[in-house]
Amino acid sequence: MNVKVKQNFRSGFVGIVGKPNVGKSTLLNQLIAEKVAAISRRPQTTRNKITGICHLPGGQIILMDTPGIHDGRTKLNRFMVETARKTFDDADVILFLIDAKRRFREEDEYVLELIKKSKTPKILAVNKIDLIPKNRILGLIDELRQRENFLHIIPLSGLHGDGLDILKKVLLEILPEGPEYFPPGMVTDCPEKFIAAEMIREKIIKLTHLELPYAAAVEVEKIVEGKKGVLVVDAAISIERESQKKILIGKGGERLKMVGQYAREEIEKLFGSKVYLNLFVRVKKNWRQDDRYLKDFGYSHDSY
Ligand SMILES: Nc1nc2c(ncn2[C@@H]2O[C@H](COP(=O)(O)OP(=O)(O)OP(=O)(O)O)[C@@H](O)[C@H]2O)c(=O)[nH]1
Ligand SMILES: [Mg+2]
Repeated sequence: MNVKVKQNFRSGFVGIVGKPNVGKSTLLNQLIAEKVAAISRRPQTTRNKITGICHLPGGQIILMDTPGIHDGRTKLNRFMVETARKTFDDADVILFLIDAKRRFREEDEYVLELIKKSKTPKILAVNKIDLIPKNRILGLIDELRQRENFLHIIPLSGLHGDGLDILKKVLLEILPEGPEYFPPGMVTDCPEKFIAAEMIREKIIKLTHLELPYAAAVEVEKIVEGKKGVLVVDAAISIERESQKKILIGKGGERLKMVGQYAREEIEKLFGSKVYLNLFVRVKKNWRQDDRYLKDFGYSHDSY
């Protein structure tokens, strides 16, 4: 990597980890003021490591959003948890997120036991404080302080932005002096095709989760410039069974049309230009248990 060294500039990598649904991806997007990570109210939304770059006057915080750590059984689940675990030692700081409303649960304890094995410094962020009364926050922090010796405990709301300035300040103080890894204005090093695919997957989760939980994978196959600067995006959605195809497409194609419309709006924001989105649906039998498909979809550590 070609890096620039500036005086008094701090930089480094922060792994955002926690159980599913605590708000890791929401926090990443807020910190970089751009939407690169898919968000949903369902657990297990994020499947890969997603990088976001937060540019500050005194430095650069490179955030790594990770899949929620959980006890899932499919090969896909195992890939997700392994992806999160791999960041523990790659990071300069581990940012462990919990949900204030749910307090500290068994699933959080499980994550804590895992991160304790890493020597990387750890910060606890108590997210979603907008959901609890203000006068309960201090009590909760005291309780958490007794549980483990964290470097800092920071209450915040990723959704509403409370506490993020303090979080950035604290992270920057911990990070070492270092180079400007990425040029100003660059918010992620994830490929555009990957982020566009995540936006499509997010809409599929929103519109079909109850009937098709976790069944879809999305690959953006092509992005080409068409007439009048319109970007033509071709994406394939893979599902596990023929019967799921009907559910995804919906009566008269209505549901797939909605997925396409919502995803297109999101991708237009991302690229800052008009987009024409073509969606294809394919059946890849039991792909979540098939090494070959998992690799094709980028859910394999060999594919890096
Ligand atoms: N009220 C409130 N809701 C939040 C906050 N942060 C995130 N959420 C909501 O929590 C849900 C989960 O958010 P995500 O960012 O997808 O959570 P995640 O930790 O990335 O989840 P996985 O990728 O499944 O591990 C969404 O409905 C968010 O809108 C917050 O600060 N306050
Ligand atoms: Mg996520």
